[in-house]
Amino acid sequence: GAGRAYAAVDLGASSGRVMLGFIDRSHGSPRIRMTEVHRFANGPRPDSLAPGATLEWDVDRLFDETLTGLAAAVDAAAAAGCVLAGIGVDSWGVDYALDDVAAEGGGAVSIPSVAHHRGADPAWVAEAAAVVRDERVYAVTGIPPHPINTSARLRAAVTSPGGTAASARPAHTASPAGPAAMSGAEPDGHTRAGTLLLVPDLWVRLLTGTIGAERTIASTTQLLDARTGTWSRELIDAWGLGAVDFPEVTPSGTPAGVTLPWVTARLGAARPVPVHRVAGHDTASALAFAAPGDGQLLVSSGSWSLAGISVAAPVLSTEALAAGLTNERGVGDSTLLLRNLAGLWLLTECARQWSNESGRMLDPLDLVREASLLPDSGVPVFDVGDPRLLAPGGMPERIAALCVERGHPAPKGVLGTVRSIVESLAAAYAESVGLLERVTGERLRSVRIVGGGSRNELLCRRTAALTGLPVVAGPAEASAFGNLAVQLVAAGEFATLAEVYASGGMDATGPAVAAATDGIVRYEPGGVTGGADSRGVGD
Ligand code: LRH
Repeated sequence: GAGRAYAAVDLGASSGRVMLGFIDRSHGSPRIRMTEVHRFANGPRPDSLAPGATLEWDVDRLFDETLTGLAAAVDAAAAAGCVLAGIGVDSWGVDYALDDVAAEGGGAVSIPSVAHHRGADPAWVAEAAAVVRDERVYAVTGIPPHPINTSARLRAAVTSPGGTAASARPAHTASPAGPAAMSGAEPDGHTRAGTLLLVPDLWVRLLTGTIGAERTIASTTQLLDARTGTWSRELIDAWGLGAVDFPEVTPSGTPAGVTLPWVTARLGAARPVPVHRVAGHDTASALAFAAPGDGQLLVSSGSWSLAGISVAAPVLSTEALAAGLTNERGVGDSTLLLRNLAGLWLLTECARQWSNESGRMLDPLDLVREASLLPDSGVPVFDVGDPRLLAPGGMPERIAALCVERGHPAPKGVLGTVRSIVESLAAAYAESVGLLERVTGERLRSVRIVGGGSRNELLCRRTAALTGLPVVAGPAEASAFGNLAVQLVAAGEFATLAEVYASGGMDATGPAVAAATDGIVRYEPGGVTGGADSRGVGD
C-alpha cells in the first residue's frame, strides 16, 4: 500500500509553518525526511496593536494558513506516493481562548485569543500573589510569578466585569440573549466562562471538534500541579476560576480523533486524517530529545529564549523560585527547568521599526552578519529577562535605556544595537550555566542550541566563548521535528523517541532534509574568531 507521511503544524510567535515528515525505509535502517510545505508570518493582529487595545492573535487567519499548509501536505504526500496519516500541532505557550463548547457548529468559529506581550495588569499580578503567596504557588506549580502567565490574565478576564473580559471571550457569547450564552447558564444564574483551550488544543478542537488539554502546554498556565500533572483545584478555587471549564489533562501522544468532514474536504484528503495531541508546547517539542542528567544546557532559541535543563522531577525549592526558574513539563515524565528570556523577538521588533523608518525591508539575519564584523569587546549588554522588553514598539529605545540603566553606554546605531542584542543573549545563556549548576548541583559540559537562533553564527560563537563550553547548534526546526517524533511513536512507526532521534532526524544531512533540518554545527570555545576552521559537523 501507499507509504505514510505525517504533518507537523508548528506555530511560533513570529511565524508558523507546516512540515511534512516521511519515513524512508528503502535502505536498511529507517531515515526520517522532513520538508517544509508552507510557511506564514505571525504577530498580533495589526488593529490590536493600537495603544490601549487588547493584543489578540488573528486566529481566523492563522487557522486558514494552517489548512492551506495541510492541503499542501496532502498534495506533497501524494506526489511521493504517500497518504497523510497524521497531524500534530504545537505552539508558543501561555495564550488561550475561552471556548463556548456548547455552541459548536462543526465549522471554524471566530475565537479571539489574547496575546501575551503586554502581560497582565501589574495590579492583577499583585492581587493574585495577595490571595496565594508566591512560595505556595511555586510549591504547587513550579512556575514563578510572571506577567504573561495564563493564571493572572485568565483571572483578569473572567472575574473583572469590564476589563479584558469581553475580548478574552468567544465573540459568539458576547450577546447576552443568545442561545449559546444561555446554554452555559448555571442554576444560580451565573454564566460559565467557557472552556480553557491553550492554542494547540484550540487548533485540535477546530480540526477535530474534540476537547482536551495536553500536559506540556497546560503546564505553561501556572495552574497545573507540577507533581501530579493535573489541574490544581487548590489554585483554581483560591483564584476564583470556578466558572472556567478545565478539560481533562492527557500526556503528549494521546490520539484526539480525526479531521471534521469540512476540514477533510478542504484538505483534499481521501479520508479523515488522524490527529494526535503532540507535545503542544513548542519548547517541549523542541527539547524532546533531551534526557535528565545528560549534562547539556538546553537552549530553545526562537522569538523567546528558553535556557535550562531536563530533570526527572520538578525542582520546587526556594532557590529555584528566587532564580526565576520555571518547571514546565517535557515529553514523557520529564520536567524542563528553564529560564524564560527574551529571544530573537528583540531583533525582529527592532528590524520591524527600522524597516518602517527607512522604508526598506531589513532582514534580521543580514543585520547580524554585518554586526558580527564589529569587535567582540566593549559591547554594551542588558538583561534580556527584563519584562519591559515584552511589549511591541520602541524596542531600540528601550534597549538603549536598559543598557544605560546598567551603567553601559547606549549602543551606537543599528548595527551597534544588533550587536548588543546578540551579546546580551549569549551572556544570558552563559549566566544560565552557572545558575542551573548552583540550583541543581548538576555539572554541565556542553550547550545545545536549537531553533532559529541555532542559525545565528554570531550568537553561537559568542555563547561558546562566554560559557567556555562547546556549543552544538541545530536543527533550526527542532519544534516541528519533536512534533513529528511524538506522532511517529504514538502511531507505532517507532518504539521510542530515542529511536526516532537516532533515525537521522537531528543530524541528517543530504538533499532531502537540507531544506528543513539544517546540519548540526559545533562551535568550540577556543574558536572565538569564528570561521569555517573553528567548527566541524557532528555531535
Ligand atoms: C516559546 C514559548 C515559551 C513561552 C512563550 C510564551 O515559543 O512557548 O516557552 O511559553 O512562548
